[in-house]
Amino acid sequence: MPTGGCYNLTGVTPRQHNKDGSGEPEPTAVRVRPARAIPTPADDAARLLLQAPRSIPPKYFYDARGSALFDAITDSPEYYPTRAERALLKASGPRIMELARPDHMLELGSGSSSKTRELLDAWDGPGYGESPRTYWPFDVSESALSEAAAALRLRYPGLQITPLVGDYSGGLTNFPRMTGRVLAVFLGGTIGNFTPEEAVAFLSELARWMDEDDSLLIGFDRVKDKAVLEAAYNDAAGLTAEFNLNILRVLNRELGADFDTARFSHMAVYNTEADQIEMYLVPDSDQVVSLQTPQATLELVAGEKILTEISRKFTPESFVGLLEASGFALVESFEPEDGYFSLALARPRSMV
Ligand code: AVJ
Repeated sequence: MPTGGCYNLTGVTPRQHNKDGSGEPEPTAVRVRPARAIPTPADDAARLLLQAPRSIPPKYFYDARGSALFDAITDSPEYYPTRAERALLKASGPRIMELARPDHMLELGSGSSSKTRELLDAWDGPGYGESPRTYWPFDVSESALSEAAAALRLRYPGLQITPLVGDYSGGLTNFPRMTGRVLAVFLGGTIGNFTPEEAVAFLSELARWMDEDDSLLIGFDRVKDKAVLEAAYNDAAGLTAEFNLNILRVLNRELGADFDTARFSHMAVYNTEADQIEMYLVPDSDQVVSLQTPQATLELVAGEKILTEISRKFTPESFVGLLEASGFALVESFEPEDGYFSLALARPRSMV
């Protein structure tokens, strides 16, 4: 266990669990203090929404309703990434654990931690780490964290679980530095939401935080047939459309805005030049939206596209390029026969 002095946290100091069940309370979520200022919704609106080309950062998708809609998307027949990644984690879990031999698992953006169970099952096997194993789920949503932790504690009674609450856009340098080998996990293909520059900045910061014996397990979606990609972001049940429109409800709350979701359409197209899905909200008619913070009026023209998300797709080669540009070396990659999705296990490149 790291000592209290290793933590660079505000909020509750995690207590040591006792594995003998003698009744010491489980640690509650620990808040990770951002290392740099996180733009407020008003900052983001002023910089990205009130000026063309307009966009809304995808992090605003994930309020309680948006997170529930995302979970529903992952069960839709068209949205293959979650099923593909879960199957890969199940099939490759033992090999990943053999290569990484972690004492700690830190999951960035852990959400419901549902796919992670495949890894925790493999970690449960004997012989990997020597010290007590700790799972550190990190997420912006405190409610998602506490629900996930409660369920995992029932299923893995021998595992220490210390939820971390925070926003990774505030940087990774204030994470507690654990004693022992760390497996950092970043699943879902979420790296695809970052622009190339943002992805390199984020992964470089992670590589600098990691020790040379640590590993990174990262999921990425693959370049494939345009029709398959576009169907995954235009499911027939309309869940992705509802998920996209929900971001306007979040803005109504966060900015005191009066977006009428009925006057916007969902659009998701694959850009073959940039190898990315682009998701937009398109106003059906000219309209004026008013915002309270910042106090402003937003004049939208019918058909004007507001970008809400990019979801980049990679080839094995382009992904290795991203890893190497960020200070990582690929150890091994895992993919299904159809090549729809991949997991990469990487190590920080030593700086000698
Ligand atoms: C959670 C970011 C991986 O990009 O595919 C799903 C989000 N957006 N459907 C993705 C999403 C629309 C998803 N990630």
